[in-house]
Amino acid sequence: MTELRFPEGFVWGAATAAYQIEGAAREDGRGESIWDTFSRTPGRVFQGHTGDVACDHYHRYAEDVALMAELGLRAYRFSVAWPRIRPDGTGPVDPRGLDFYDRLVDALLARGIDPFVTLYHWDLPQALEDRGGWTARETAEHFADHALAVHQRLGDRVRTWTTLNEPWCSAYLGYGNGVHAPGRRDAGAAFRAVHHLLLGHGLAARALRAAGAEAVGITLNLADVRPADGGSAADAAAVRLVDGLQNRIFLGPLTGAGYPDDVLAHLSRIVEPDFLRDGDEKLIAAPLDLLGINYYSPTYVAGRAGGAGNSAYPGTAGSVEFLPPVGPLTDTGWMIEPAGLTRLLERVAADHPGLPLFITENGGAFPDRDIDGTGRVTDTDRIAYLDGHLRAAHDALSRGVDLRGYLVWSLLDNFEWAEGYRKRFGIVHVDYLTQRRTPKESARWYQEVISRNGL
Ligand code: IFM
Repeated sequence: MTELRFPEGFVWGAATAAYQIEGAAREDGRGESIWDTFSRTPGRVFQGHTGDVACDHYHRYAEDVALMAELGLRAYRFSVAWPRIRPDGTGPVDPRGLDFYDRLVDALLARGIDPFVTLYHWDLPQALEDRGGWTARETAEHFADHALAVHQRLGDRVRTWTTLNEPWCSAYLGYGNGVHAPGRRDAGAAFRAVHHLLLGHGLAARALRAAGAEAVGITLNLADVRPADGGSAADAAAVRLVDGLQNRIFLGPLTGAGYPDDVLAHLSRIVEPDFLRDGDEKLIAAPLDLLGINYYSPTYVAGRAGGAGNSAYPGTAGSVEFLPPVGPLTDTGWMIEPAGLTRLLERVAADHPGLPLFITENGGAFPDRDIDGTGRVTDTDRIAYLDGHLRAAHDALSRGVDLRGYLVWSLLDNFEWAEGYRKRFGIVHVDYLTQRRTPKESARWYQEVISRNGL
C-alpha cells in the first residue's frame, strides 16, 4: 500500500471520559451522577457493572499520562465530571474536584500533551435530574456555570474546549428509549432534552469565549445515513428523516441556520415545541472554532410502510426500516465501513465551509487475543479498523477537508455504558482485577503512525 503522510501539525491523540475511567466515585466530595443511579439500578447495565472503580484513573492518572507520553500522543481528550465540581449541580464549587483536573492538566503539559477538555460527557448530577434533568431549561443555565467554574481554574493552561459530547446520545438514549441514564422513555422528553442541551452548549460557549477561551467547540456523533438500495423515493425520505434526527437537528442550530423546517414539523407531531423560545436559536449559534466528529459506523435505512423504526429515533416506527448491519462487524455488532467517514467529513465540510474539523472519537470494540502473560495483547482487528479509518480520513484531507486531528477511542479499555466492561475499546488493555495496563499491539502500531505522521 502507498505511504500516506498527514499534514504538518496534525493532532494525534486519544480520548476517554470521566465516568468511564475515573472510578473514585465517592471521593473528595464527588456527588452522585445519573450514571451512578442508573448503573446501580438492577437490569440497566450488563451484570450490574458500575463506574465506582472503573480504571481507577483518578488515582493512576500519572501512570496513564506517562503511558500517553510513551506512545507519543500530542493531545488527550478527557471529560470533567460535573458532580466532582458541583456535587449537586448548582451549589458551591468543591475545590477538591478541580484539584484533580488541575493535577491532570499539569501532568499532561509537563509531557507536551495538549489537553482537550470536554465539559459534559453524560454524567449529569443526579440532583439536577431530580429537577427535570435536560428536559428542564434551568439545566442549560447551570451547565454554563459549570463550564465557567472549570474554565476559571484551567483556562490559563487549556486551549481547546468542547462543551458536550454526543448530545444525540444524551437526549435520545437517555430520555427517548432509556438505554442510557437517566433511563427515561419518552420521545417528547428526548426533543426537549435536545433543545436544552443545545441551549446549554450555546450559553456555555459564549461564557467561555467571554472568559478568554482560545478555541471552543462541540462534539457530535454524526451519521453517514445511506439508503438501502439507493433507488426509491421512500428510501430517500427515510434517509432525510433519519439524517434530520441525527445530524441536521444539531448542525442547523449550531451553525446559525436554525432547526430545519422538516425536522421541526416532525418533532411537532410528537411534542408541543413550547420549550423553543424566541431568541434561543440565536443563543445556540455561538461561534464555533472547531467541530468534533465521532464516527464509528454508517446507518442504512429503507422507507417502508409499517417499518419497525428504531426507538433511538423518535417517530421512525411505521415508515422506516433500519437495515441490519452487514459484516465485517465489531464486537458491538457495528458495521465497519471506513468510506462512511470520508463521505461524512466531505459532507460536513461542504455544508459548513470554514469550520475546522477534528475526529474526536473513532475506534472499535474487539475481543483481545493472546493475553499470555508475556505482555503481548494481539488485536489485529483493531489495527485493521484504525488503519482503514485513517486512510479514509486521509482521503477526505486529500479532497480538501480541513481536518485538524484524530483522537482514537479509546486510550484504555473502560466502562462501556450499558455494556459494562464486557466490550473493550482500548488500545491499552486494562486488567480490572489488578488495574495493570498493557499496551496492545494497536497501541504500538499507533505509536509508529504518530512518529511517522502517517501510514
Ligand atoms: O464509549 C463511547 C463514548 O463514551 C462515546 N462515544 C462512543 C463510545 C463507544 O460506544
